[in-house]
Amino acid sequence: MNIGIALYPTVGGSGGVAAELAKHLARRGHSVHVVSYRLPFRLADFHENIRTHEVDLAGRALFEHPPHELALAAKLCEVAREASLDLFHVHYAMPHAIAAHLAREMLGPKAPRLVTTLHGTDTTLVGEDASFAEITRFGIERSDAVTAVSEFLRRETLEELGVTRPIEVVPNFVDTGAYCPTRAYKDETAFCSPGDRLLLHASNFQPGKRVLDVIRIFERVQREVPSTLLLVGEGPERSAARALARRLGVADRVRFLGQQDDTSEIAGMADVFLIPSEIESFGQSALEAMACAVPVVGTDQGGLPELVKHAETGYLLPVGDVEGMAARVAEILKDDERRRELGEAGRRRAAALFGADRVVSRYERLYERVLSAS
Ligand code: GMT
Repeated sequence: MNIGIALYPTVGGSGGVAAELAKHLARRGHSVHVVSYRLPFRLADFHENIRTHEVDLAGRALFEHPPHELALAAKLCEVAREASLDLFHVHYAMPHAIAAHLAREMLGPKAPRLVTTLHGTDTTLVGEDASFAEITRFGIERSDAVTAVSEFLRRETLEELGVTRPIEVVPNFVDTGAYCPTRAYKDETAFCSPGDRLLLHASNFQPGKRVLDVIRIFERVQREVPSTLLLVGEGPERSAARALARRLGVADRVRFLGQQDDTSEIAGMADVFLIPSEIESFGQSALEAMACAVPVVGTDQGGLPELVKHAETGYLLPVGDVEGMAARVAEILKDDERRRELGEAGRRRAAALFGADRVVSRYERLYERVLSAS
């Protein structure tokens, strides 16, 4: 098939998932064209069967705000014609589904079919703003097929946005060959004193990720178990997290590793992964930790309970329950056997339900269905 994928190039869940999907589809022999306003992370190297196309943000001299969505629609249109695309698979309803819809109108009857995948921030956050809700709903309704990365997000989209068309749940996936315990970075002493336990958090440091809770949890844990906290990512709460670590006297045990494209080696080293988010429609970083046999401690909100099984692959507690999460982390770190048990159960679950082969095949079948319905 000739598939056009539109994604957000920034480091983060949906961009990473869409880039990995592009690679897996290309390995299966599909011709994949990735359209984005910048070369996406995780696609910087050469990949056979993948071509990247940058949206031309022309008109800078003319407009105060160059119209990205129109430029995206124009690029999708151009790529669809040149590459004879069979379908667009866009990640995010806003603005990708709307731009793809416009491109299809421009292309006429031979236009590619449209599959839209919802990742969460597009409907849960964007949809909260009433002025965006209608146009988001429009993008969803005009797609030939719509998927959501969790049952939580599917329900939320139907209820909050008043969408009436069916939405299929296709969860995110992980490459369990790349994310696996044996690929862990070998020299832990590069990060911590010998014998320390390693706690890991990776996110975009948006307020909803509650990075300050991560610091507070760690401060309590390290009183009981010698440990180091690794923080991967960049974002608005980074300085506040640094300041809090200093105030709580744990700054020398907190390592800010900055943005990392590939977290597989770091995830493999961790003893516990922390995800105390307000809400996650899925929680891709938790899945990657599970694939590395790392127990996850997080919140019982959004899509996380569909991923992390409480008391089987980690622990889920109410948002803001710093004491509770710290107690669970300390418990795991003090009991090697329990830590291994939770970690191995997590890896088994990741491989059984969220393995790349299984999920990519589901997308392929969905594409075939959509194309055969034309
Ligand atoms: O919140 C983030 O980490 C970024 C955001 C995005 O738009 O990329 O992530 C969303 O999509 C990811 C991939 O499907 C999910 O794993 C995240 O849970 C989701 N974020 C939220 O729902 C807040």
